[in-house]
Amino acid sequence: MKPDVLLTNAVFPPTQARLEKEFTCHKLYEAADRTAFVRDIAPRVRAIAPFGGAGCTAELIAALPELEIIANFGVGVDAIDLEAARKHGVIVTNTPDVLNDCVADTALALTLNVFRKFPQSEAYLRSGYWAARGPYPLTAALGGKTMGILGLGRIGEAIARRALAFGMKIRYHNRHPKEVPYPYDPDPVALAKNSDVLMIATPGGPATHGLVGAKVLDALGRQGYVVNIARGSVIDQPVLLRYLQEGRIAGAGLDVFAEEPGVPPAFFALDNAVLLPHVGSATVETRTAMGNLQVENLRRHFAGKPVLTRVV
Ligand code: 8YV
Repeated sequence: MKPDVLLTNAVFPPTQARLEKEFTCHKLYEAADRTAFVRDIAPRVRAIAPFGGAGCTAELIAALPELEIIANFGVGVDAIDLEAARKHGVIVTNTPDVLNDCVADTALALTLNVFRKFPQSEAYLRSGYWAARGPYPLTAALGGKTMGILGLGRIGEAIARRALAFGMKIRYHNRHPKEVPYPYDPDPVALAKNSDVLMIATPGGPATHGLVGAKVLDALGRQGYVVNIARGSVIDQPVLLRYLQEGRIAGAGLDVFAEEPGVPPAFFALDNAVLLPHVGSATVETRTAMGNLQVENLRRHFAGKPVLTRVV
Protein backbone atom coordinates (compact mmCIF):
# COMPACT_ATOMS: atom_id res chain seq x y z
CA MET A 1 0.00 0.00 0.00
CA LYS A 2 1.37 3.39 -0.97
CA PRO A 3 1.39 5.96 1.85
CA ASP A 4 -1.23 8.71 1.58
CA VAL A 5 0.18 12.19 0.99
CA LEU A 6 -1.72 15.47 1.00
CA LEU A 7 -0.76 18.13 -1.56
CA THR A 8 -1.90 21.54 -0.30
CA ASN A 9 -0.97 23.25 -3.57
CA ALA A 10 0.42 22.29 -6.97
CA VAL A 11 4.18 21.64 -6.86
CA PHE A 12 6.80 21.63 -9.64
CA PRO A 13 5.15 19.34 -12.27
CA PRO A 14 8.01 16.76 -12.60
CA THR A 15 8.15 16.48 -8.80
CA GLN A 16 4.39 16.16 -8.67
CA ALA A 17 4.58 13.33 -11.22
CA ARG A 18 7.10 11.54 -8.96
CA LEU A 19 4.95 12.10 -5.89
CA GLU A 20 1.90 10.75 -7.70
CA LYS A 21 3.83 7.66 -8.85
CA GLU A 22 5.22 6.78 -5.44
CA PHE A 23 2.41 7.85 -3.12
CA THR A 24 -1.36 8.08 -3.06
CA CYS A 25 -1.76 11.82 -3.49
CA HIS A 26 -4.77 13.87 -2.42
CA LYS A 27 -5.04 17.33 -3.96
CA LEU A 28 -6.51 19.72 -1.44
CA TYR A 29 -6.29 22.61 -3.88
CA GLU A 30 -8.77 20.89 -6.23
CA ALA A 31 -11.36 20.21 -3.52
CA ALA A 32 -14.62 22.15 -3.71
CA ASP A 33 -15.32 21.64 -0.01
CA ARG A 34 -11.93 21.66 1.72
CA THR A 35 -13.28 20.84 5.19
CA ALA A 36 -15.18 17.79 3.95
CA PHE A 37 -12.17 16.73 1.85
CA VAL A 38 -9.81 16.86 4.84
CA ARG A 39 -12.34 15.03 7.05
CA ASP A 40 -12.65 12.20 4.50
CA ILE A 41 -8.92 11.59 4.09
CA ALA A 42 -7.84 12.38 7.69
CA PRO A 43 -7.78 8.71 8.84
CA ARG A 44 -5.25 7.87 6.07
CA VAL A 45 -3.00 10.89 5.48
CA ARG A 46 0.53 10.34 6.83
CA ALA A 47 2.35 13.19 5.05
CA ILE A 48 1.92 16.65 3.59
CA ALA A 49 4.08 17.69 0.61
CA PRO A 50 3.57 21.46 0.27
CA PHE A 51 5.19 23.92 -2.13
CA GLY A 52 6.60 26.79 -0.07
CA GLY A 53 4.86 25.51 3.05
CA ALA A 54 1.43 26.45 1.73
CA GLY A 55 -1.54 25.68 3.92
CA CYS A 56 0.37 23.97 6.77
CA THR A 57 -1.61 25.68 9.52
CA ALA A 58 -2.14 24.52 13.10
CA GLU A 59 -5.74 23.77 12.12
CA LEU A 60 -4.76 21.45 9.25
CA ILE A 61 -2.08 19.71 11.32
CA ALA A 62 -4.57 19.14 14.16
CA ALA A 63 -7.16 17.79 11.70
CA LEU A 64 -4.80 15.01 10.52
CA PRO A 65 -4.31 12.59 13.44
CA GLU A 66 -2.14 10.16 11.41
CA LEU A 67 0.19 12.89 10.13
CA GLU A 68 3.87 11.93 10.56
CA ILE A 69 5.80 14.27 8.29
CA ILE A 70 5.57 17.57 6.41
CA ALA A 71 8.14 17.44 3.58
CA ASN A 72 8.41 20.97 2.26
CA PHE A 73 9.48 21.98 -1.24
CA GLY A 74 11.56 25.03 -0.32
CA VAL A 75 14.22 25.90 2.25
CA GLY A 76 12.02 28.42 4.06
CA VAL A 77 9.56 26.88 6.51
CA ASP A 78 8.10 30.16 7.79
CA ALA A 79 4.69 29.36 6.27
CA ILE A 80 4.48 26.10 8.25
CA ASP A 81 3.18 26.22 11.83
CA LEU A 82 6.27 24.66 13.40
CA GLU A 83 4.86 24.90 16.93
CA ALA A 84 1.85 22.84 15.90
CA ALA A 85 4.15 20.33 14.18
CA ARG A 86 6.24 19.98 17.37
CA LYS A 87 3.14 19.66 19.52
CA HIS A 88 1.78 16.81 17.39
CA GLY A 89 5.18 15.10 16.98
CA VAL A 90 5.24 15.77 13.23
CA ILE A 91 8.63 15.81 11.47
CA VAL A 92 9.28 18.80 9.18
CA THR A 93 11.87 18.68 6.38
CA ASN A 94 12.99 21.35 3.90
CA THR A 95 15.23 21.59 0.82
CA PRO A 96 18.40 23.49 1.82
CA ASP A 97 21.70 23.91 -0.04
CA VAL A 98 20.57 22.74 -3.47
CA LEU A 99 19.17 26.23 -4.13
CA ASN A 100 22.07 28.31 -2.73
CA ASP A 101 23.74 29.04 -6.06
CA CYS A 102 20.62 30.09 -7.95
CA VAL A 103 19.36 32.28 -5.12
CA ALA A 104 22.82 33.86 -4.77
CA ASP A 105 22.91 34.45 -8.54
CA THR A 106 19.58 36.24 -8.23
CA ALA A 107 20.92 38.33 -5.35
CA LEU A 108 23.88 39.49 -7.45
CA ALA A 109 21.68 40.11 -10.49
CA LEU A 110 19.44 42.36 -8.39
CA THR A 111 22.48 44.12 -6.93
CA LEU A 112 23.93 44.78 -10.38
CA ASN A 113 20.57 45.88 -11.69
CA VAL A 114 19.83 48.34 -8.90
CA PHE A 115 23.28 49.93 -9.09
CA ARG A 116 23.54 49.96 -12.88
CA LYS A 117 19.81 50.27 -13.74
CA PHE A 118 20.12 47.80 -16.61
CA PRO A 119 16.35 47.04 -16.78
CA GLN A 120 15.58 50.77 -16.85
CA SER A 121 18.24 51.50 -19.48
CA GLU A 122 16.97 48.62 -21.60
CA ALA A 123 13.44 50.05 -21.40
CA TYR A 124 14.95 53.41 -22.45
CA LEU A 125 16.42 51.82 -25.58
CA ARG A 126 13.21 49.93 -26.38
CA SER A 127 11.24 53.18 -26.09
CA GLY A 128 13.41 54.71 -28.82
CA TYR A 129 14.88 57.29 -26.42
CA TRP A 130 18.56 56.48 -27.10
CA ALA A 131 18.45 58.02 -30.57
CA ALA A 132 15.87 60.67 -29.61
CA ARG A 133 17.27 61.89 -26.29
CA GLY A 134 20.90 60.73 -26.18
CA PRO A 135 22.79 58.46 -23.80
CA TYR A 136 21.18 56.99 -20.71
CA PRO A 137 22.15 58.86 -17.50
CA LEU A 138 25.20 57.59 -15.61
CA THR A 139 24.66 55.08 -12.81
CA ALA A 140 26.64 53.83 -9.77
CA ALA A 141 29.54 51.32 -9.90
CA LEU A 142 29.58 48.10 -7.88
CA GLY A 143 33.36 47.65 -7.48
CA GLY A 144 34.74 48.97 -4.18
CA LYS A 145 31.28 49.25 -2.60
CA THR A 146 30.34 47.46 0.61
CA MET A 147 27.65 44.82 0.78
CA GLY A 148 26.22 44.30 4.26
CA ILE A 149 24.68 40.86 4.50
CA LEU A 150 21.87 40.57 7.01
CA GLY A 151 21.74 36.82 7.68
CA LEU A 152 25.03 35.21 6.71
CA GLY A 153 23.80 31.64 6.40
CA ARG A 154 24.47 29.23 3.57
CA ILE A 155 22.80 31.46 0.98
CA GLY A 156 24.44 34.56 2.46
CA GLU A 157 27.88 32.97 2.15
CA ALA A 158 27.23 32.07 -1.50
CA ILE A 159 26.21 35.70 -2.08
CA ALA A 160 29.39 36.95 -0.34
CA ARG A 161 31.64 34.82 -2.61
CA ARG A 162 30.01 36.28 -5.70
CA ALA A 163 30.09 39.87 -4.42
CA LEU A 164 33.83 39.50 -3.70
CA ALA A 165 34.35 38.46 -7.32
CA PHE A 166 32.69 41.75 -8.32
CA GLY A 167 35.25 43.66 -6.24
CA MET A 168 32.87 44.42 -3.37
CA LYS A 169 33.67 44.40 0.35
CA ILE A 170 31.59 42.28 2.71
CA ARG A 171 30.28 42.88 6.24
CA TYR A 172 27.47 41.04 8.02
CA HIS A 173 25.14 40.81 10.95
CA ASN A 174 23.80 37.57 12.46
CA ARG A 175 22.46 36.96 15.94
CA HIS A 176 25.93 35.60 16.76
CA PRO A 177 29.28 36.26 15.01
CA LYS A 178 30.65 33.40 12.89
CA GLU A 179 34.11 32.14 11.98
CA VAL A 180 34.28 34.08 8.72
CA PRO A 181 36.79 36.60 7.35
CA TYR A 182 34.18 39.40 7.16
CA PRO A 183 33.68 42.20 9.73
CA TYR A 184 30.70 41.75 12.05
CA ASP A 185 28.25 44.50 12.97
CA PRO A 186 26.34 44.11 16.24
CA ASP A 187 22.90 45.07 14.87
CA PRO A 188 21.07 45.76 11.58
CA VAL A 189 21.30 49.56 12.03
CA ALA A 190 25.10 49.46 12.38
CA LEU A 191 25.33 47.12 9.39
CA ALA A 192 23.17 49.43 7.25
CA LYS A 193 25.22 52.46 8.32
CA ASN A 194 28.43 50.72 7.20
CA SER A 195 27.05 49.42 3.89
CA ASP A 196 26.29 50.69 0.40
CA VAL A 197 23.88 47.82 -0.20
CA LEU A 198 22.02 45.93 2.50
CA MET A 199 21.48 42.34 1.37
CA ILE A 200 18.65 40.60 3.22
CA ALA A 201 19.29 36.84 3.40
CA THR A 202 17.69 35.90 6.74
CA PRO A 203 15.05 33.24 7.23
CA GLY A 204 11.47 34.52 7.44
CA GLY A 205 9.16 33.99 10.40
CA PRO A 206 8.47 35.82 13.66
CA ALA A 207 12.17 36.26 14.63
CA THR A 208 12.88 38.48 11.62
CA HIS A 209 9.46 40.05 11.07
CA GLY A 210 9.84 43.79 10.35
CA LEU A 211 13.58 43.68 11.12
CA VAL A 212 14.24 46.24 8.39
CA GLY A 213 12.15 49.35 9.02
CA ALA A 214 12.61 53.12 9.12
CA LYS A 215 15.61 53.05 11.49
CA VAL A 216 17.59 50.63 9.34
CA LEU A 217 16.67 52.43 6.10
CA ASP A 218 17.63 55.79 7.64
CA ALA A 219 21.01 54.28 8.56
CA LEU A 220 21.41 53.05 4.97
CA GLY A 221 20.75 56.59 3.76
CA ARG A 222 20.06 58.33 0.46
CA GLN A 223 22.99 56.69 -1.31
CA GLY A 224 22.16 53.20 -0.02
CA TYR A 225 20.44 50.28 -1.73
CA VAL A 226 18.52 47.37 -0.28
CA VAL A 227 18.17 43.94 -1.90
CA ASN A 228 15.79 41.30 -0.54
CA ILE A 229 15.94 37.68 -1.67
CA ALA A 230 14.68 36.32 1.67
CA ARG A 231 11.09 37.02 2.68
CA GLY A 232 8.91 40.08 2.21
CA SER A 233 8.04 39.94 5.92
CA VAL A 234 11.60 40.96 6.90
CA ILE A 235 11.06 44.49 5.53
CA ASP A 236 8.35 46.88 6.63
CA GLN A 237 6.93 47.09 3.09
CA PRO A 238 4.83 50.29 3.39
CA VAL A 239 7.84 52.09 4.89
CA LEU A 240 10.12 50.78 2.13
CA LEU A 241 7.67 51.98 -0.51
CA ARG A 242 7.53 55.45 1.02
CA TYR A 243 11.33 55.64 1.31
CA LEU A 244 11.69 54.68 -2.37
CA GLN A 245 9.03 57.20 -3.44
CA GLU A 246 10.67 59.98 -1.43
CA GLY A 247 14.24 59.09 -2.50
CA ARG A 248 15.22 58.47 1.12
CA ILE A 249 17.21 55.45 -0.07
CA ALA A 250 18.80 55.13 -3.53
CA GLY A 251 16.97 52.01 -4.67
CA ALA A 252 15.77 48.48 -4.01
CA GLY A 253 16.00 45.09 -5.67
CA LEU A 254 13.17 42.84 -4.53
CA ASP A 255 12.51 39.18 -5.30
CA VAL A 256 10.05 38.79 -2.42
CA PHE A 257 7.02 40.69 -1.13
CA ALA A 258 4.83 40.76 1.95
CA GLU A 259 1.74 39.21 0.37
CA GLU A 260 2.80 37.24 -2.67
CA PRO A 261 1.78 37.14 -5.42
CA GLY A 262 0.26 40.53 -4.61
CA VAL A 263 2.55 43.52 -5.11
CA PRO A 264 1.15 47.00 -4.30
CA PRO A 265 0.81 48.70 -7.73
CA ALA A 266 2.60 51.81 -6.37
CA PHE A 267 5.83 49.77 -6.69
CA PHE A 268 5.32 49.49 -10.47
CA ALA A 269 5.76 53.23 -10.90
CA LEU A 270 9.16 53.35 -9.16
CA ASP A 271 12.20 54.03 -11.34
CA ASN A 272 14.55 53.17 -8.47
CA ALA A 273 13.32 49.60 -7.90
CA VAL A 274 13.92 46.33 -9.73
CA LEU A 275 11.14 43.85 -9.03
CA LEU A 276 11.15 40.09 -9.60
CA PRO A 277 8.28 37.64 -9.02
CA HIS A 278 10.07 35.40 -6.43
CA VAL A 279 12.29 33.64 -8.97
CA GLY A 280 15.37 33.14 -6.75
CA SER A 281 15.36 29.35 -7.04
CA ALA A 282 13.30 29.19 -10.20
CA THR A 283 15.50 27.25 -12.62
CA VAL A 284 14.78 23.80 -13.99
CA GLU A 285 17.98 22.43 -12.45
CA THR A 286 17.41 23.83 -8.97
CA ARG A 287 13.70 23.08 -8.82
CA THR A 288 14.48 19.52 -9.94
CA ALA A 289 17.04 19.16 -7.15
CA MET A 290 14.62 20.64 -4.61
CA GLY A 291 11.88 18.23 -5.71
CA ASN A 292 14.26 15.27 -5.56
CA LEU A 293 15.20 16.17 -1.99
CA GLN A 294 11.54 16.56 -1.01
CA VAL A 295 10.69 13.14 -2.47
CA GLU A 296 13.82 11.54 -0.95
CA ASN A 297 12.86 12.78 2.51
CA LEU A 298 9.43 11.15 2.11
CA ARG A 299 10.85 7.91 0.73
CA ARG A 300 13.35 7.61 3.55
CA HIS A 301 10.75 8.37 6.19
CA PHE A 302 8.38 5.70 4.89
CA ALA A 303 11.27 3.23 4.58
CA GLY A 304 11.96 3.72 8.30
CA LYS A 305 15.23 5.61 7.65
CA PRO A 306 16.25 9.01 9.01
CA VAL A 307 15.22 11.88 6.74
CA LEU A 308 18.01 13.91 5.11
CA THR A 309 17.14 17.50 5.98
CA ARG A 310 15.07 17.73 9.13
CA VAL A 311 14.00 21.08 10.58
CA VAL A 312 11.67 19.84 13.37
C1 8YV B 1 10.69 28.76 -3.44
C2 8YV B 1 11.90 29.78 -1.48
O1 8YV B 1 10.33 29.50 -4.56
O2 8YV B 1 12.99 27.80 -0.88
C3 8YV B 1 12.40 28.79 -0.50
O3 8YV B 1 12.20 29.01 0.71
O4 8YV B 1 11.51 30.83 -1.14
C4 8YV B 1 11.91 29.47 -2.91
O5 8YV B 1 13.02 28.73 -3.27
C5 8YV B 1 9.50 28.63 -2.57
O6 8YV B 1 9.78 28.09 -1.33
C6 8YV B 1 8.47 27.72 -3.22
O7 8YV B 1 8.73 26.41 -2.94
